[in-house]
Amino acid sequence: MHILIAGYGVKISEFAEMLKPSTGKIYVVSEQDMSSIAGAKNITVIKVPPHEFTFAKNRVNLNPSRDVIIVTDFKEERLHKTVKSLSQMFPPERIIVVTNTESEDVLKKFPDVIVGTHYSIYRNQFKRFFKSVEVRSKLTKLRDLVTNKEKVLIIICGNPDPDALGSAFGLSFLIKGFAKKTEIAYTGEFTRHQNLAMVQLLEIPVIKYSDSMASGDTFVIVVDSQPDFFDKSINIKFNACIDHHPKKKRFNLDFEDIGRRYGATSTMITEYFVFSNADIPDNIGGGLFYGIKTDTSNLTKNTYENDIRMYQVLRRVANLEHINVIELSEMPFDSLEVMKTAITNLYRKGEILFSYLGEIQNPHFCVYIADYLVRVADISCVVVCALSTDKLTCIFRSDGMKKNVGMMCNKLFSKYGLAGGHKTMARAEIPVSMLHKLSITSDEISSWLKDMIFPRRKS
Ligand SMILES: [Mn+2]
Repeated sequence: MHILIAGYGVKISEFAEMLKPSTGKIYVVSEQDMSSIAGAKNITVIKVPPHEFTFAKNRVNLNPSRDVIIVTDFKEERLHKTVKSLSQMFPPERIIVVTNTESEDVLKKFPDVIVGTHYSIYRNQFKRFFKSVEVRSKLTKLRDLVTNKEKVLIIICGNPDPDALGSAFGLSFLIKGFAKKTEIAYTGEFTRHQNLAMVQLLEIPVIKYSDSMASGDTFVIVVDSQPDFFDKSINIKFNACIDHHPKKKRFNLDFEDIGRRYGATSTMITEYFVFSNADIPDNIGGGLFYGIKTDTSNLTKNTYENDIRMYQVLRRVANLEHINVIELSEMPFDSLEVMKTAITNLYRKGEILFSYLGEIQNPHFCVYIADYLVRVADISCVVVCALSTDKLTCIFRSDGMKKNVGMMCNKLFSKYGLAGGHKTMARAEIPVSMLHKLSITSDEISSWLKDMIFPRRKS
């Protein structure tokens, strides 16, 4: 691409210098003294008033479908004259005008040219600088705080999800060498099998939380949650919090980074890496990538510019085959046995599918099976139930078109136990003690459920 720069002002030689290495030939059209760039390789200076320039007379050959013209001037009237003359010889959509004032006049007169101001160019650049300064100083502050601490505990509230795991893993790497020891712990349970696969494949050192872990000189950082999200039974003194959820309470912490306009905490941690020029190892990058991917549903929900930018960075870093394996690890192997029962016990009426699995150890298997069955054509609603030691679990799924399963679940089961959810997903948990109270034996559960889910029409 060749570039012709025309006009007046100090910016002309700066533009020529700046664009020189990245492009083809550069023509500079100006009456000014251009001795500072004259003779430079690839730069041709043409000393004429810009509005008098013509391609033929000045023996310049630009390709109207490939090359570009930049016009810059600090005097409005003269600028207009130059743009007018050039846009009669060259496609205006390939002309960039850079002025020193917000010049709406140029745009009004020449709607097809691209107009930028020095101000806006600097502003965008400074925005990036400011962000970089802000993120770097946060990381420095956090590193200072953990320096020489006996232990840093990065804690995940409740059931670990990919964003929490990814950001905890990333953060542990960033403070490595500052704190003497770092641990990552979670207070809930692993429910989704993909999250277990993530931990195994990326080798994330995460352990179940116990009270003794946060004692003494331990510096506690909560990621992807806030101190008030924790169960009252967990009594921890928090020192720091990094999270992307809206902040509802004031905390008195040593360090707080509660970001707005972030779809994932993993995005915030990735920015710590990027703006401090730290290399991202591929397994750390994989964790952060999968964290953003799941929290934003592949950048389709609750997604901001920040997430998209960091996603692009991570896509180049992460091992995408690992991510693929994690995403495919939806069900544990022993769920297949339960699947067999589910298929055998399937009952269909209209667009509703129901299956009772009998007594199983892990009620979460209902979720795998319901998620699978809802993908069957001509089915709009799925209910999968199973009995475990202390409760009867019912999982509802719908395609979101006809049935609101949250309402359905609530209507059917709220009088017996916990029941609720939303349009496409819902869950009920009925304590075994309630079944005793209703005098329902384990043999009768299936027909009791069926009668409720498919009520017979009264004649
Ligand atoms: Mn999150």
